[in-house]
Amino acid sequence: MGQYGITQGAGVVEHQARKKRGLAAIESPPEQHIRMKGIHMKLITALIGVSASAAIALAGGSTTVVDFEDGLTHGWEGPQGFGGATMIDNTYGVGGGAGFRTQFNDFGIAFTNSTNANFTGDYTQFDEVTISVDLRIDQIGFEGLGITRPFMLELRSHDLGDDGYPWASAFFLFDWVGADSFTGYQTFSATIDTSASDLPVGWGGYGSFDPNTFESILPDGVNFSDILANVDEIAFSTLLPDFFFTNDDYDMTIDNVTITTIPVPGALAVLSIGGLVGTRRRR
Ligand SMILES: [Ca+2]
Repeated sequence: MGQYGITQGAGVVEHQARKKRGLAAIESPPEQHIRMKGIHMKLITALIGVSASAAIALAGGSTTVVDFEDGLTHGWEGPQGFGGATMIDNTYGVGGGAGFRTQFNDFGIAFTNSTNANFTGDYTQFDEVTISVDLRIDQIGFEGLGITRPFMLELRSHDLGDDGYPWASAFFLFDWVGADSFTGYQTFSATIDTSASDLPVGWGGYGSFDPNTFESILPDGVNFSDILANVDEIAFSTLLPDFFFTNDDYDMTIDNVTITTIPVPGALAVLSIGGLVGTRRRR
């Protein structure tokens, strides 16, 4: 129940989302990214005690943060066109810094990234992947009317969807946001155990439909692991599959988009040996 008495999900009709989402089809070739060398270097750096980053040293992993303070989007895109625009706002980010802000009228909005290899590629090369984002909402719906919309993380693979689908994806609903979110930034985070072959609790699949219930599901023969191995686009989106939303004004800003990857245990062990050798050589 929102502060204006609007119930969660007002204006929502099921099973029409695919039509809308179909319009948003973006052709983008999948890319495989080999990042082990970079991780190797960072890990060894951490093990020999040179690293200044506590996060890297503790986790043995790699962290990428896009905070927009350099005026660059680092591959992040938002809605552009007739309904409005998305741009870096130099004072709307966390702490009055820069943030990536969209002001747009549509059935929903999505921030996407298909070109930054730190966010896309083969997630299964890691043991664990954590993705987080700070979100500020200034408006959803008419001014002053606090309606809620879903805010989800979506991992897309454009080659794996059935015919008629722009992509196959695994999506995680962070929360329904909007009704009482006008007080500043909230942080949303999801940690992915990349050893899971089936969709974990809290995750949904998209790219085909159940012939009985017509609900979105992963395509036949595609499991969670297949999506993780072929992430060619990552999105933070309000367009939750199987829901239809009214056309509304959105004013949303994201900041501190972060991905942390933890190497698989085997790789960690091997790299640890490398790190120890490196330590001896330094003495
Ligand atoms: Ca920032």
